[in-house]
Amino acid sequence: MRSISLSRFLIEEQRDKNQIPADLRLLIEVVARACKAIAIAIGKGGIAGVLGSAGSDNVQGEVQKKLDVISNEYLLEANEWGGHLAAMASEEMELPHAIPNRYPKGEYLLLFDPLDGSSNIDVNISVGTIFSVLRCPEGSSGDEAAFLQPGTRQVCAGYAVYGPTTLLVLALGDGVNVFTLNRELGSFVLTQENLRIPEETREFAINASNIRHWEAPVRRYVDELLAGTTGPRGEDFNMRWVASMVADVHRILSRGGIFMYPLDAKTVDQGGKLRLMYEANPMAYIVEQAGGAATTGRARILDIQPTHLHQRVPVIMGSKSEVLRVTRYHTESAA
Ligand code: AHM
Ligand code: MG
Repeated sequence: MRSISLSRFLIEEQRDKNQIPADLRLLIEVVARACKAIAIAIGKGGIAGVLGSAGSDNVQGEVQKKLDVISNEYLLEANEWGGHLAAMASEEMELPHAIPNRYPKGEYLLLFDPLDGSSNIDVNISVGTIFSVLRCPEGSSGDEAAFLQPGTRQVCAGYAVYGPTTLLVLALGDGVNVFTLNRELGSFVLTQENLRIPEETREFAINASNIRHWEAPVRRYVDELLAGTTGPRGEDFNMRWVASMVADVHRILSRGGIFMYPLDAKTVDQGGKLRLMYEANPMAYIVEQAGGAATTGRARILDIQPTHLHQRVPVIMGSKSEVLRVTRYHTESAA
């Protein structure tokens, strides 16, 4: 197979389809570079003293791990000076991060969850970085209001998975492509073109310890899967839960299935568990471009008009027919 680096891929896409302006290419390459630095830090683990708690809480009241803070810093520093951004927002920061005045400003907004699946860091299980790119509205300096755009307006979304290999999965409005980090060369290489989510699936991902908190439609759906060959689905299903959304959704993109962090009695007051702007929206954008679907059970995720930066939403995404089935169960139970 020809070896196509991320840079070459982006340049050739621009040449062929005219959809990746130079500033956006720079942005993606800079994010990819930060992901490489994060991968290296994660790979060193205990040797570099990067495991464990940072001794601080983030805006959501969650204990920050050292690698949450390090990854956030890497992404901020890498993206400040290039002139491609108007502002950045992160799971780890209450307010948007303005580009310092000493640097030129650009037309894009970057949002990220610097280290998704933080609870897995210290136990050597896959974690990731999720990012989303929006255009900064004209005349805006990149304050919180500038970021509050529905997911349909994303110009690009991606995630890195730091697993046995480091992958970068990218959606630019026209399908999904997967790049693998060549550690010797230090560059991402295209390893899967136009990823399509398999429609036939017998796998689901949900944190079953929340079963007593679930709403009726989710309970109905999962009960039917668990009934296996003796139930209405007439076949056995398998369950997996890594507890890193990137790893769970990547598996589902690769071999089909459904990922759910639905609304439940535990999270209803805050609207759900996962964050709309830098978790649900970018992952929904990628899943849809791979031919899947993503809803809250009640509405398409990408259509939600955000009301605040750290807004949480229920998430149901994966193979289209399964997502539509759970969504239908929600409609039927509301009727
Ligand atoms: P994080 O961004 O703070 O790591 O939290 C998000 C993670 C998701 O990656 C994952 O799907 C979910 O939280 C796991 O939650 P739980 O521990 O309740 O199963
Ligand atoms: Mg996260």
